[in-house]
Amino acid sequence: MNSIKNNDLLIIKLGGSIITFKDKPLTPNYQTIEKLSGIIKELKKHYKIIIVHGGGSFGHYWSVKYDMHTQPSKYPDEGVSRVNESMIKLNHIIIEKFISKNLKPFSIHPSSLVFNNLGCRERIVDIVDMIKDNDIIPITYGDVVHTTKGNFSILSGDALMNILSVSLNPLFSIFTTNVDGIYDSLSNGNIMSNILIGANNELLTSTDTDIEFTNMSFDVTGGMKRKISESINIVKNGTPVYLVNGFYPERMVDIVNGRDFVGTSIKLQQGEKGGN
Ligand code: IP8
Repeated sequence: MNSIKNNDLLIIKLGGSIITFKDKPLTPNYQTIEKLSGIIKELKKHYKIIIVHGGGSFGHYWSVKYDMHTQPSKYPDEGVSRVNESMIKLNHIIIEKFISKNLKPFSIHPSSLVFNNLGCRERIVDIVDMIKDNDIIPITYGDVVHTTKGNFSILSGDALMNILSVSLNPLFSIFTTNVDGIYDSLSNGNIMSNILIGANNELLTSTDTDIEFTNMSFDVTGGMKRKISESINIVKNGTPVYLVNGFYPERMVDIVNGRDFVGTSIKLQQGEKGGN
């Protein structure tokens, strides 16, 4: 959609597992939100920033209760309202914190950016116009969205990361989660610091071990597995992806400064489109 690299743009996902306590329904993690906003203020001195946040123990709590998924379907009206209201509440908490830090947030509901899992071109490109000459930080989030004919689905913040990153070509897309990165195996637990993607979407990793996925039952949108598949598509379209522990958001500063960092980078093998 947009082949120009936006070298001064970062798209950052605030994972639901760090901005809320995932095992405590409807409970925000104010301490982490505070810490994250401090680091985002640092990054904002040098970059334009777009934020996407997840649902954590807000949206996922109600989605599980009403058995709602990413598959479009007729879900209970009450479930649609509950998920929607809880995400507005969580978004409001983030917006308030950002305002208190003078980060000038601007909340964008995901259904104005995505329809039927496809990005709305004009609305997405408009974000660039919105931030070009001012200081605003657009913030969107995973939510329940209407698809067609009375059907709704849960739209993951990870899918939004993919749609926005492919369209807007930021310098980096960064996913913050509650773990240090992608582990090569659950048993010995080594972080894979660099994952390379080959021409045929194959993972050319630095170890022989298969990547193991953790699937949390609380996560209706697919947990780490989904993050990796959305990341691979972002990387194939030219944007390097980083996965870092959001409880240590200063690691994002290491990344943009090209320093050694704790986390996982996913990049194209040199020579492929968008390799970096
Ligand atoms: O936490 C899903 O967003 P995610 C949000 O990014 C809801 O997967 C409403 C469950």
